[in-house]
Amino acid sequence: MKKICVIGLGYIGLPTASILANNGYDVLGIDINDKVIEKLKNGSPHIEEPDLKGIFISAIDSGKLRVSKKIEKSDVFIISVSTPLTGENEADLSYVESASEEISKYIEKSNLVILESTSPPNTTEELVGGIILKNSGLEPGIDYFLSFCPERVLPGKIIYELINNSRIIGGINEESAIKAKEIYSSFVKGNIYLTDLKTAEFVKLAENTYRDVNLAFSNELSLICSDYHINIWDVLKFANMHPRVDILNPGPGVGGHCIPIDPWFILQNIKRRDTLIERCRKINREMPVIIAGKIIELIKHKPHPKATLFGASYKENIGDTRESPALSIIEELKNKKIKVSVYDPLVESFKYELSNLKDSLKNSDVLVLLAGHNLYNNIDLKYISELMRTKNIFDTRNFFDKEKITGFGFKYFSI
Ligand code: SAJ
Repeated sequence: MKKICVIGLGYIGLPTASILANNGYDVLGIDINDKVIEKLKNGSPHIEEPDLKGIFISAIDSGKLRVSKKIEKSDVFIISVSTPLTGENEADLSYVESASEEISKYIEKSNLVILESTSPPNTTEELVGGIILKNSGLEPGIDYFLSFCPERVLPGKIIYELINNSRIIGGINEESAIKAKEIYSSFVKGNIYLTDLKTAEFVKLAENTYRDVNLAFSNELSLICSDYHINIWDVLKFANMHPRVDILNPGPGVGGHCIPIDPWFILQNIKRRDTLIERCRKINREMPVIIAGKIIELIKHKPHPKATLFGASYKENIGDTRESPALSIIEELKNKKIKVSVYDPLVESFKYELSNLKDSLKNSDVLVLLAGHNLYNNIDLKYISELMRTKNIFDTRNFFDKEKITGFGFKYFSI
């Protein structure tokens, strides 16, 4: 197993292809997007992620990594395409489907096919295996090896976690799981656990759903605390001192490409109704609307009210805006005719206009902290206070030091 084709050069595929190439495999990275291929051929990754550029360039320079739009015959095919959500809250598996169609044209006996994309249970066997069987006549587990090996890495720490996290691999049979383990063992320092396909698919979904449920609990607690006029951050500080309590932090909503999506994949093919999972998803989805409502209440009486948002990305210290709570908050504020300025130096492109620090704050009536980027710590609070019309700070992440903030004449509002 010397040659590996990685299909989909996104947040997972590009780092994985680069690491495999740096570990001696001949890797062909495939993407259907012309712009992505062009950028990569010019030597620059289209994704911002610590350490990615270095490992990508060394992979290209070694000649072990090539990028292309077209699949070739390979020993191993890794599918790492995105699996977005449809309007009906179901998995859009069209990219997995088209990758499987393409693989069917090149696959040969004894090859290994690995699905990495997060997918509903049964996708690897029924969809990937089914398409390859229909087109090539090759039976998974008999003529070729078929596995599912989900990524579990945290955006912002992708390279570190790709190497150091443990992994779970599901195989259509034991040999398939063992073959996939051989590939990942070349760079994974954590443990690698083997199981069947469906269990591995479900484990990935269970992990992200666990986090979504914990976040919904925390967000709901924050709303209840607000009714009681209790500080949620004090509650969490003390509750989390208990050795068996680990409540996450509330926030303006749950974003990213994984946690707001994966719980729906769990629910996709089941008859059970009114699930805890679905209720939690709804609580988290409502958070940005609730936060927007609080901003509106705070400044609606001002003539031509203006809000400044710090953080367009879905969480701290990254430039990824997928499913960011900022999106719904901006929409809600604009609907109420509130002028919105967004300042986020980590974000390169965004649905709405981004401003520089000065313009974003000039004549503003509230600074809303949505993503706690470290760089916001370096901003001169005196300078901010001079630019703003009304000195309100609404901190949705417990980011600022309340005493310091109020010392500069700001009114401080917490989630
Ligand atoms: N968030 C909070 N409060 C917290 C923690 C997170 O409001 O205490 C919010 C974040 O601001 C963000 C959202 O939740 O909007 C999700 O952020 P995250 O850091 O919890 O997770 P992701 O989406 O960046 O990455 C998750 C990780 N899954 C788990 O930790 C179980 C990662 O390991 C997965 O690989 C990734 O999803 C994925 O690709 O599935």
